[in-house]
Amino acid sequence: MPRVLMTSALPYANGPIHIGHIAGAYLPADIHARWRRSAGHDVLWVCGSDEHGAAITLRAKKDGVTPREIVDTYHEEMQAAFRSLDISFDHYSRTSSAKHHHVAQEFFLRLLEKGAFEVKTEAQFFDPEAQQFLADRYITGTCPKCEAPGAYGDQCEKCGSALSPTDLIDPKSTLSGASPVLKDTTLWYLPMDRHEGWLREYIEEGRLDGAPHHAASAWKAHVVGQCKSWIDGGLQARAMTRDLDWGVPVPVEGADGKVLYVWLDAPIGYITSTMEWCEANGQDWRAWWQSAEADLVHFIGKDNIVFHCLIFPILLKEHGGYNLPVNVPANAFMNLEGQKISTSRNWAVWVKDFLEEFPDRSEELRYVLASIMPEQKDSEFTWHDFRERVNNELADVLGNFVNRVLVLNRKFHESRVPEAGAFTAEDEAVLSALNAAPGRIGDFIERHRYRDALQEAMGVARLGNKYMTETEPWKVAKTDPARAATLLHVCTQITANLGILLAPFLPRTASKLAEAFGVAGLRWSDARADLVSAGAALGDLPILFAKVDAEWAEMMRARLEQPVERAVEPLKDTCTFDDFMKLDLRVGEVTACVPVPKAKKLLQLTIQTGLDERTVVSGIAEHFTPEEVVGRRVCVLVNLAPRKLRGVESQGMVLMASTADGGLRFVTPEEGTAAGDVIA
Ligand code: B3M
Ligand code: ZN
Repeated sequence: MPRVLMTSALPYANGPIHIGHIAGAYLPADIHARWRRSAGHDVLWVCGSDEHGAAITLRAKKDGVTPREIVDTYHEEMQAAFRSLDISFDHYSRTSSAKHHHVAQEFFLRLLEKGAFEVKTEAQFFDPEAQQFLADRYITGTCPKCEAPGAYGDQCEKCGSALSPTDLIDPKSTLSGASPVLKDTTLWYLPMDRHEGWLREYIEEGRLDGAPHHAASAWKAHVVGQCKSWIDGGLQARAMTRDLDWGVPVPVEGADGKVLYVWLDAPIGYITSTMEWCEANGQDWRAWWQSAEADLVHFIGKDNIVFHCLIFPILLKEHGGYNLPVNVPANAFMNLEGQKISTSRNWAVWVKDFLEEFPDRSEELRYVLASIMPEQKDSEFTWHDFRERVNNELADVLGNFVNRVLVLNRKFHESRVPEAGAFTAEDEAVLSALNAAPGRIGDFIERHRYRDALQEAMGVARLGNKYMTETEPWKVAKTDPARAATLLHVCTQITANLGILLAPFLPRTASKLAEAFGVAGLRWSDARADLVSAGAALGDLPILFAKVDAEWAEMMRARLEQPVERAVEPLKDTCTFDDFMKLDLRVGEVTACVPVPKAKKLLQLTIQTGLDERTVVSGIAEHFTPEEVVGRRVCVLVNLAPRKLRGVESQGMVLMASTADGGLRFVTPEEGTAAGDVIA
């Protein structure tokens, strides 16, 4: 019997769960786990909160609370979100527990013993005001590649380039705003280049050293592609420790103030979570992690591929004794109404909030997210599409069919499964499709093709609905009651099977069906065309899915546009009256505007200031086209010391307002002002 250990990415306990998280790493795994449980496979699905790393400490700083308060809050909140959507982990753990610290430290020590690390002392950025070393995410500056401000020490989110803190132009500490200085520190590095050879084989083959091949488990092309391009780009040593006071302490003498890199400790969290479940259930955790019988599968989003496909396998192999993942079916991203989901801009559908407000919509949400799951590439959630799928598929096909079956059985057969006579070729075709369905759905699920699996399962309802519409048993009943009974018998078999076949996707709906059709507690292998017997009593069900109206969908969409409550920028140091009077601000008029060659962000403006016509270079090219700028009246600082930007001398600065949505707007002088007017 297959034995499968499933993991879903441990979400950072620094914010609530949104639909993008669900579609990425949790709903596919939930469908997978529910199907395997129903099929009687030996499956264990673990997860937990990722409570370390700069994601947590930065959030704590921002909110003015301790990291402990942040993780305690979101550890609870995230679990509530998962519960509300019936995400059925076998165990949900957390990485700040004493147990996990111990497990991670033991793992680290074993790696140390095996010589997996290189210890290096080198210069790292240090914040002289906060008196601490700065992890990558604590340093921001201008991106050397695209010139965007606010790039992080490890990555520019604007252009996606991977960076080192020392690459940043004008780096600043996010803790204090101070310019960091370089200072020596000792770090434990994982020399990934040592592992290139076997990693390449592992990624290309999806297995290592001729391990048994899982034909059902081919790796997704985009996952293999991303891994190969990392390997082809040359693997580099990565620091596995950080100078921070929040995390798993490095268990080595003299390593005070150092913790394990969050991407070292977090995947070990999968092991801790398994251990906890096994302790509570009288099992040996090794049977899941170290037995050749068990398959390890990681469910993640595409931004976590390198950690699960390269780094964690290196750690597991260096440690020795552990299985490597047999598949990492990473999903791409889900966008929302044409934009990337963004926590900071509040451009998201928060699962817990949504289901608190609309507790009856969990099945609809699961259904839509599974229908548009970003399995191979990014996909798009819109409320208009949500409405269409609920109305046209859940209500009109599934709900309508089930309802008609129950109503007709009540009317003609006192709510009992009708007796079947001889089947026609048409009936046989439907019944044989029904017999084939469990295998086909399960096969898609096993191959991580959840959209196809759902289509196949809904196809059963669609088939039933069509069969009933075409054969019209309510009409046939008037002339040939025996034939009508046969038709209804076939329809009843279909609905009863849906009580099993929809369970991985729509657990609440399926269990209502299973109750009403007397198939509760049955398994995947029980599903077949003669599932229920003639004469068996049928229950009653309310309408399964109410239609969504257009106003509701529009309201949900419009809500996204509502302004975000944002953190107020901290007040700058006091400036004296004399300081302020030094600024020479004037109304100007833009007479010409052109892009600056090879500078994505810059526009070159010609401005009539009343004094002269001068050139000002402004970083607004991503927000305005030159045509939108020409002819505007603007506020200009005219006595700013000139400086060269991309070879063009800029003689002043145009005042702009930064808006909550991350945009820029001109500060425009009122009607009636003219170029040359002094501003003070
Ligand atoms: N917490 C990153 C994320 O939520 C990280 C996953 C850890 S999985 C071991 O994207
Ligand atoms: Zn950049």
